[in-house]
Amino acid sequence: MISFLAFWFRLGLRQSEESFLLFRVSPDSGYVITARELTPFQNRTFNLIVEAVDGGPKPKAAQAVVVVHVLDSVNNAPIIRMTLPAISNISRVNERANPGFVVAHFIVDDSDTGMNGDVRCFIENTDARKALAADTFSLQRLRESEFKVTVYSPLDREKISSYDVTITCHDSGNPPLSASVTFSVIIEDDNDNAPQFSRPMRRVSVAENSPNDFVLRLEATDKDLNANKLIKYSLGNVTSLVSTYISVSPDTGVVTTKQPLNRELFSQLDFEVVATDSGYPPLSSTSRVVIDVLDQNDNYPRVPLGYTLSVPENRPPWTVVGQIEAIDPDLGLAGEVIYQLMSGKGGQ
Ligand SMILES: [Ca+2]
Ligand SMILES: [Ca+2]
Ligand SMILES: [Ca+2]
Ligand SMILES: [Ca+2]
Repeated sequence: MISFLAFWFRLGLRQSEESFLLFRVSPDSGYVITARELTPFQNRTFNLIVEAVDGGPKPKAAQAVVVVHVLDSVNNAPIIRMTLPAISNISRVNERANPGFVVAHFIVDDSDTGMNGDVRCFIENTDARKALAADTFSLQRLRESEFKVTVYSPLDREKISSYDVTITCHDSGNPPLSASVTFSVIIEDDNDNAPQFSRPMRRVSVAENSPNDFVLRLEATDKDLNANKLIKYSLGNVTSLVSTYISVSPDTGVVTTKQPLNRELFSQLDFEVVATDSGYPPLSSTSRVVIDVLDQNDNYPRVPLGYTLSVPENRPPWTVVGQIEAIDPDLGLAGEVIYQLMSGKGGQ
């Protein structure tokens, strides 16, 4: 009598290993069934050898080749893998970087084929800040799945010191699926600004004979950062006269007199104060300073000693006997001399 299960089905022994992993055959029904998720194998074709084996003492088998084609029916979203910046999602670039400098690099994986795997990437510009980034950086495809982001337009840290760049990649499925990643670009400082004085020239008056004292303070500002904005002040265009009388504090820009001025020696000091930043290379600018020395009545009129005048005894009144010349180096009325005859001893 022939039993109901006179034969059963199995995968032939001579199969690829993948076929054994991915497929099963129901012994009773002969249904070919999947043993695993087939998404990673989409668009692959497997030739399965299915056998029907009888139950005799020396089983005999008949074979059929079953061709299984795994369709790409499920669309998967692309996956973005950043390689630069790698961990922190912060890229740093100096503001002097030229267009073309690479600030980011990434790889896009999309396991699909055809339109489902056809990936396009772009820099988002959906709001004002993103648009700023999209105008400043550009995205280029290096290979099928490899992209880089480079500097497109000149950077200026003094105007914009950081950007947030959002990359979006989408496939061409229906509907398309996408992935996004955002990273920051921090703009590092370059010493591209010289210190600036508020005014190119300062003019002040100082009274002569004043003790060593504050004259004025010059202050320059620098738009850069850290050492690039750290200013030291010094004298420029210095004559020996200026260096004898004037000093400037390197840290504060305060100009002081080193000793009292004497208007009778010079009425003006004209020099420059230089502000130099501590960048590499350093940048500097100058401000001209003119000090007018104000006069004080600090000189007595002087009459040369030892005047001896003689006049013959028989001259009438108002005869000119001689001229006395006095000297006073002060200015204005302080230098004008009034002559007065002091009482003396008669007969001498
Ligand atoms: Ca896809
Ligand atoms: Ca700068
Ligand atoms: Ca600077
Ligand atoms: Ca004087």
